[in-house]
Amino acid sequence: MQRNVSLFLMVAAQASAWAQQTARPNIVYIMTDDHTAQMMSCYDTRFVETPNLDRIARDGVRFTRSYVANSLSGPSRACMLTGKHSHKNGFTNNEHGIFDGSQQTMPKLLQRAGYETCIIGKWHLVSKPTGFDHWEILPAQGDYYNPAFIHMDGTTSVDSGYVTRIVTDKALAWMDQHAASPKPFALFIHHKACHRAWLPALEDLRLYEDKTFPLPAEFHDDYATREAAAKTEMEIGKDMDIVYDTKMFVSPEETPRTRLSNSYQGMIGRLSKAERQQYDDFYVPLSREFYKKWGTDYNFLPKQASSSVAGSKDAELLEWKYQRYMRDYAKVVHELDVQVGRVLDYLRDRNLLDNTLVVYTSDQGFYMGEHGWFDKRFMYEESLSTPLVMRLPAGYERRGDIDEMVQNIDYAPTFLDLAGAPIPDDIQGVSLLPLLKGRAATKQDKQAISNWRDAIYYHYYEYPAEHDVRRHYGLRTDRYKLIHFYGHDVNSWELFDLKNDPHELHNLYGKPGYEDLQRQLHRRLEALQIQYDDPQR
Ligand code: SGN
Ligand code: CA
Repeated sequence: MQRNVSLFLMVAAQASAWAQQTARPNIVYIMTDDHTAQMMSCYDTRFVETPNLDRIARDGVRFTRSYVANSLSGPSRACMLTGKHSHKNGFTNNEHGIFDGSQQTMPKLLQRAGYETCIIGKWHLVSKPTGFDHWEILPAQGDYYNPAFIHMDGTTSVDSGYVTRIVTDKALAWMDQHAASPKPFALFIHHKACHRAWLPALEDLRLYEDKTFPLPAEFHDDYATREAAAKTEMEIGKDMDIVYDTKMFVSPEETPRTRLSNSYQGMIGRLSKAERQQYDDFYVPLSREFYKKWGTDYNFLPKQASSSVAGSKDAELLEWKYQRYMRDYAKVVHELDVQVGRVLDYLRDRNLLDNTLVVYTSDQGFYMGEHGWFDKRFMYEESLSTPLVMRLPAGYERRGDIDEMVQNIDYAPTFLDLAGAPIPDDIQGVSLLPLLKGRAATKQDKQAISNWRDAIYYHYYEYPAEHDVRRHYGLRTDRYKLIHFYGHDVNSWELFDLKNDPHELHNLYGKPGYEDLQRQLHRRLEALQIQYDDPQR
């Protein structure tokens, strides 16, 4: 008995020492726009090198099954801020949403727990940010070159330079100002990069130009058995704009007008004369060469799926577009990597790393030619997934890969848990801290890990809209995925076995031999919809 008591006291003392040591770390949350795991070398070595992002994973943890709840900017941000699925936080789509900033959010709860909070960069929720002691946001999608920022007093100003660097400068400046405060801080660095139209920093224009990117395995997908996939408008071949997306532009007079050339001119129209010269020095020769080869009245590939052009002249053009897309995107990622490196160095040089949780993630994944696509929205793997790496504060000893399924609704409860703040019952995500503690994991943490969720729930709403992705909801388990596309002109189910069909090309729904599995997945999906209280069933 005596021995049990002293053992108990010893364990309790250790636990409280741990609690003190790990009390209220800072949070630096870096979220990019549309940065997909394929384009991060700690996830995928085929395409680019991202040494600074890899540093976070190498020194900390890498989540291998990290997903969003709704693969679109505003909705994803709202899920992150509230810890709730879209139907609960009310921001279901970019087109008609205005985020209700009066609702409970994680930054507000962090403030209440004694944190100072700040957000810099893309916001995209239409209403003004609430729950932040300081904010400077980009209007709507923001601009890459010489971007405007909206300030807390409602004024707007324009900063000179490239957006990824400026957002970082502002974030570092805020940390400098905060240094005098005794409070812990939560800093949200929300990059515009690497959103369409993937405009590189001028000094990065010539990077990756000698690289030929390998085509992804299912580049020439014919969308057989997947009705909604066949109906979308996000193919590199037929939907990627020659002027706007691949930047084949000489001058307004010399370049054929396309659907999006006006927006493109608006973007590069922000460059100063000298900057524009630098930009044109790179793109104009490429554009002239392009139009010489393909003709000046050529705007788009014919309206046909990329699978049907294999071996033809159209296939050559399709692959050329893919290379341009990959190169520009890779350049934009390069600058992100450099700027994240600056944040890490800043924290290291001020001895803040040990007392800070650094998170790097994106608002969703993206297609880099998989299924012949760019963009996101679908519940298929590339855009359902989002990169997630973390550098952990002292006391959190977990390292390497974490394979449990996590979702962006988990960030809010994780940060609250880290801050020692209570997690309100209506938050739908779960704290990831049990996964991060390593040796310090308690019995309760171990129990949480062994009872970890066996499925995640997803719901996408933005249709009719750009890219024509139909509304859908579904679940993903460790091995299977069940999706229901609904409304307007579709009502179709898809079932994939991710183990045997990782590229999701073979819809097994309704196929003989899968009846039991289908029934089970339907039951599980319905249970999730009840658990999360989604009225759309
Ligand atoms: C813009 C883009 C789309 C993109 C959406 C949503 N078109 O509308 O390609 O899907 O943003 O992206 S563009 O012509 O304006 O570039 S999100 O990440 O903000 O949700
Ligand atoms: Ca996005």
